Amino acid sequence: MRLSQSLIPTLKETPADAQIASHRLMLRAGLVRQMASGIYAWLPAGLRVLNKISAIVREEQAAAGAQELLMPTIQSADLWRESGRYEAYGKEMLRITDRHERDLLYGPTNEEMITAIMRESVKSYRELPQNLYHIQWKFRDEVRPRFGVLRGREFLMKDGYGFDLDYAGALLTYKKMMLAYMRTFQRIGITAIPMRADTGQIGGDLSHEFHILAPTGESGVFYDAAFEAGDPSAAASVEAFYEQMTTIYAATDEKHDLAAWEKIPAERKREGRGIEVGQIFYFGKKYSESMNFTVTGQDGTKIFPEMGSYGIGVSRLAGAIIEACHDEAGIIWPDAIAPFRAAILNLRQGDAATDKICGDLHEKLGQDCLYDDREERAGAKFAEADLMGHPWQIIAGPRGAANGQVELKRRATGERFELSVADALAKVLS
Ligand code: 5CA
Repeated sequence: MRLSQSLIPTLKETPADAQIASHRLMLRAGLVRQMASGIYAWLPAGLRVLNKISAIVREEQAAAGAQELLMPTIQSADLWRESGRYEAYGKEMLRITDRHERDLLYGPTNEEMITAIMRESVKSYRELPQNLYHIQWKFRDEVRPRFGVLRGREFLMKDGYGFDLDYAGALLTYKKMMLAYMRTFQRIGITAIPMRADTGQIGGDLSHEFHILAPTGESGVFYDAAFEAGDPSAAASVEAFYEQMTTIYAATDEKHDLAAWEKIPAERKREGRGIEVGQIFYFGKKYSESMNFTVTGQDGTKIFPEMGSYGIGVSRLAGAIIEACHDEAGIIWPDAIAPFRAAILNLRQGDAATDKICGDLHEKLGQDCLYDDREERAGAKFAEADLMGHPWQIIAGPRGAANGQVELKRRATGERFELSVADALAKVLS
């Protein structure tokens, strides 16, 4: 993409109403714009981040055996009356009346809807287990939307729902999802720690939240340093992995267990703040019973399926990653989800050799690079590339171009390399 023809409206000034770094940087780097309190438009570069996060989520969900579908954002209130949550959900639910005076709502989550879909189509034990998810916008009328996309009112969530015949099956699904989540976060390029958590509005008695550590996080977290060495790709089995994840201590302040905490050696105790980027729940028959979803068992008896739900805050993740990965100059995107893998900075627009090198690089790198072809001072181009946080910057000017050389800068470390065009290209693509 050519920057001269892109809607990436960067800001030089720090927006006054943004209290934390990720919110300021998302506005300054031209990723999002607020359209109403807690409601954001995702501009082209921001949408690229959402799409890259979603693509990794999809691959790991598919690898764990989950199927993707797409449910609507608008739901009928009657579904929620069946489960009893229509009244219970309170003011966070955005309630809508259509022209026929029917009660609708903008979905804050989809347990009822997926249970209704399954109830209509799945009749026999032979059709279970199944695990379904979608990536869809949600609305929760938060009392205090804040920190930009971290606590929005409209936000993008991956929400998945598992249906099993018995407790053992549901627990295995829960474990598989925990592993899939840890793999997802690892591929995105961040460390997230699973912590025992309360179940709130969703219900049930087993739940873990996944937290990214950041000083501005909304939850206090306590964990054993053993988590810092975690590598889910090395897990021998789902069971062994779950055992390991749940025996090492980690809890949010709501679930903090002082007696267990005291047993951890002082040098391994870690205390800090976390941003919740995902949460998984096992809640058994709560929705299958209240909504009367049964399947016929092998012996002809009716079975209420055992359920769990599995959420990842896709739009929150974009902000949380920035909160964990930035410096004074701007964002430092992990390679896997950067809006652009590389930026090409043309320091002398109009110089034939420089233009040629930049044009060729742009063509070879394709859609995943941003070509700064504007008539701007070099200093401004450097500052904006650092602000936007591209993992690689390829810097081309007349002096190097005359010898077929460019400078390559790695944003995360500040390292710089003088390279031939071919070598620079190979390094960026490696
Ligand atoms: N149905 C379940 C899981 S499928 C559910 O709704 N879980 S949740 O309430 O924990 O939300 C899942 C994830 O969505 C959270 O972990 C969080 O990362 C994200 N999320 C929740 N509320 C907001 C919000 N107001 N703004 C941005 N992200 C949010």
